[in-house]
Amino acid sequence: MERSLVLVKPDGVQRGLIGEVISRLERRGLRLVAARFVQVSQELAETHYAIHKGKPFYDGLIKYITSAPVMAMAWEGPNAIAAIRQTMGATRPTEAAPGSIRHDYALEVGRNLTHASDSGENGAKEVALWFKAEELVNWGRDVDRWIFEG
Ligand code: D4T
Repeated sequence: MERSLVLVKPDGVQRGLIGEVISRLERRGLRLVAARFVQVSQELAETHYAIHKGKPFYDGLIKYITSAPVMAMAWEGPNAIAAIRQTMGATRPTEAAPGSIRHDYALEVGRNLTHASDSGENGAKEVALWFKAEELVNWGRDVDRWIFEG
């Protein structure tokens, strides 16, 4: 079972796409673990995007993610990382597969609507950065056995 942080970034929130993102992840069969609507602080933004510090797009990225509230969530499931990244589509919306969120709703990399963790290890780290342990809900759905093989 893998976990991923999912953010509906400020543009997604402003454009009324929180429900669309949640709906697509639910439809895929993924299980929600935690959710928090939050105005991102400068400090959290800098920690989350530390890997991009020094890159030409870094300042714009920090400004973008702190510009308005985001919907932060943790989702889990078998192959959750690959499944969620596929549902989001490639980072650059013009390279995102048809039918993915970024393909269907976005045009520019700096307004690409969502964030998803890129590995199981980073998923665990990012979920721990954005949520306290007590905010993560361990639960099961009756339908899980029809979606999860194991
Ligand atoms: P996030 O982290 O937002 O889910 O994006 P990805 O995981 O798909 O892509 P990333 O880490 O390579 O980029 C993080 C973030 O930076 C923005 N960005 C990226 C940008 O504005 N210009 C660029 O050239 C790149 C590569 C978009 C996503």
